Amino acid sequence: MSYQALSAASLPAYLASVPALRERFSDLGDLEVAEVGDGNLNLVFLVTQRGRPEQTLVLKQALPYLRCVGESWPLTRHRMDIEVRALQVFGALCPQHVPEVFHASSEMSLVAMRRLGEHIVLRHGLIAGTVYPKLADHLSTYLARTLFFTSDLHLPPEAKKQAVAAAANTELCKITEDLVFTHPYDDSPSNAYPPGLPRAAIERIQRNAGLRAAVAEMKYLFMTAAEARLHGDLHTGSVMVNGDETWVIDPEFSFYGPMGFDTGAMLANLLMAWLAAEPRQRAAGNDPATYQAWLLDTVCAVWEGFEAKFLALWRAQEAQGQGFIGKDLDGDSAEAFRAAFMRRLFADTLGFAACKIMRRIVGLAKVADIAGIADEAARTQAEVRALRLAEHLLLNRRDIASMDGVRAALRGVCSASLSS
Ligand code: SR1
Ligand code: MG
Repeated sequence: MSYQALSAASLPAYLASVPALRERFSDLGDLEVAEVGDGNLNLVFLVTQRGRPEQTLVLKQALPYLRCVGESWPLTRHRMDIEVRALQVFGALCPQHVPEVFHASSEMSLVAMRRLGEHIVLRHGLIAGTVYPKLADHLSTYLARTLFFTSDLHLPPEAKKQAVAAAANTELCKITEDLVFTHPYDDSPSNAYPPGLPRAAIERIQRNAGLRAAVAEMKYLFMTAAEARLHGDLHTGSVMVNGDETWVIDPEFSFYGPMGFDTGAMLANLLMAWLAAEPRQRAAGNDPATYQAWLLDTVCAVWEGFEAKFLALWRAQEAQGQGFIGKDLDGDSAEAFRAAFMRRLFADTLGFAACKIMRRIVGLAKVADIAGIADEAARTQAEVRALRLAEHLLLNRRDIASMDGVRAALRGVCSASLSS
C-alpha cells in the first residue's frame, strides 16, 4: 500500500491488509479506534476489539510534516524507520522497559506495538503528584543497558561504526540543533517567550558570552560525539508508567550521540517537575516538601543508579577478558579510565540538562509541568528559577562532583531573591 495518512475510519481496512495485525482481532468490523496523538509530530491510534480489551494495540504513523506546526514545516517520514530500528535495538537490550513491535511498514511510515494497559504518560503522573517507587530503578536500568551495549565499550569497532552510519538521523538532529542549542539563545522568531517572564531573564542567557560559549560546546558535542545509540528525546513525555512498570517510547530522534544527552534530558525533565511541584502541590492544598523530597531523591537515584549499573556492566565485560584498554598491566589503569569517564559523563549530563531546561522555558516547545501552572506569578517564579538553575549547572558542570551539588544548586535558586 503506498503512503497515505490513516484515519480512524480507514484504519480497519489497513489492519485487514496485514496478516500479522489482522490475526490480533476477532472481528475487524467491530473495533474501537481512537486517534490520541498529543505529541508534536505523529498520529497515534489506539485500537481495541469491542468487548475484548485484551485484543488491543497502538499504531503510530509519521506524517510528512510537523504535526504541531502544520504542513508548512515538512519533515521526513524516514524518522519512522529510525524509530522502528531504535525500538528493536533498545527492546532487545531492555525488553522489560521497551514495548514490543508487532509490525512495521516503511512504506506507510507506521509501527504497531503492544498497547500499554493502565499506564499513563510520566509527565502527567508527575503533574498529578503521583509517586512511582520503582521509577528511578527502571530508568537507570534502561539508561545503563542501552548506552553501554551500543557503545565502543561493548561493540566491536566495525559493528559500532556500521551502527553509527545506519542510525544517521539528519533531519531530526537538525531540529534539536536548532531548538535546543541555537534558537533559545539567539532571540530567534521561533522562540515562545512566556508572557510574564521578564525580558532581563531572557537576556541573561542570550547576552552572556560565557553561557553562549558553553552552549556552543554542548552543541558541538551533540553533533560530533557518536558515543552510543541515544533515544534522543528522553523527556518525561516519552515514558509511560504505572506503579509497577516503566516503558520508554517514542525514540524517533534516535541517533548515535553523546551519552550525556539522554541522561541529561531525563534529569532536566525531572528537575523541571520538581520546580513545578511547589506551586502545584500548594495549589492542591498539600505541603510541597513531601512530594519534592521524593522527586529529588528520584532525580539523584536515576543518575546514581545509572552510574552504578553502567560501571557494573563495564566491569563484568572486563572480567570476561574483553577490556577496552587491553591488558591492564599495573592493575589500576582500567579503574582510572572508568573514573575519568564517569566524571566527564556527569559534566556532560549536567551541561545537556541545562540546555534542555533553557529550551523548554524560552524556546518553541514547552513542558506542561511549568507552562501549565495556572497562577502567573508562580509560573514566572518557576521559569526564572529554571533558567537560574540551568545557568548554574551549565557554567559549573565540571566542578559539580556529585548529585549533592545539584541538590545545593536547587536550594540556591529557591532561596535567592530572583528579580530576573
Ligand atoms: C518541533 S518538535 C519540538 C520538540 O518535540 C520533540 O519532542 C522534541 O523535543 C522536539 O524538539
Ligand atoms: Mg516524542
